[in-house]
Amino acid sequence: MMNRRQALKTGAIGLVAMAAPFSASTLQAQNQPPTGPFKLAPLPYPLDALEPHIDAKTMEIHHGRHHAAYVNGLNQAVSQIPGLAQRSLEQLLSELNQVPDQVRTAVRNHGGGHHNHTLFWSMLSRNGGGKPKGELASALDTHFGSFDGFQDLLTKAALGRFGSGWAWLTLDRSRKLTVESTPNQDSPLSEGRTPLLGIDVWEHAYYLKYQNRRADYVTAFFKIVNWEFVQERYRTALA
Ligand code: MN3
Repeated sequence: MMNRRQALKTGAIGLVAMAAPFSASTLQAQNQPPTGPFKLAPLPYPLDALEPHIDAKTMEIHHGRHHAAYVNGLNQAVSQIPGLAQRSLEQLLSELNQVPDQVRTAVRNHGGGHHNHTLFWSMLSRNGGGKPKGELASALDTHFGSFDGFQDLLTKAALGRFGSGWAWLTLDRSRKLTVESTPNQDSPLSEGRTPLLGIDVWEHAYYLKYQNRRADYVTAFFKIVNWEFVQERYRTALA
């Protein structure tokens, strides 16, 4: 069982399932707003806030349909097992082997999708870009030689992920930073690592504006990274 302290360390931004009763047993249409227990939070900025790097139409579809569908899928999965909805999302993903077989894949895919996307929106900002400061900047230098060395590794991970998935900066339990990628919606939490920064390289994240030019999207991503949020996640994960 994950205790509260661990939950806080790995927790993103209050992604805790509420214990409220629910009756939804059928998967809602993908464009219906999720009804719970897991909820789709509004974007933390207007749809066009990340223009020109990520266009408003992509944000609208990505958040309002793709992310919403993951929340609906997760709610549908947890509704099948008594007690599951009372676990936090971080606990579900960190202890996938504690999730019953019949819904484990759905929790991995839809729960991962919900967690990854909730982080992703906060990892971006119209005032983002540049380089991190403070402890995180020092740690990136220590682990990767320089910020440019880190950026190069994350770019390679993003471009090297065949098909759909994510590239990440993660922190492991020994406080080591790693650049890695995961397939599909797999969360680094399921491997015991805390995601600090992630880039969604599913085509739905960039295809409208960039078509097959994933490299251009990755270049644009670095211009809108919300380093203050990433620095705060790093501080919290170390604490
Ligand atoms: Mn996505």
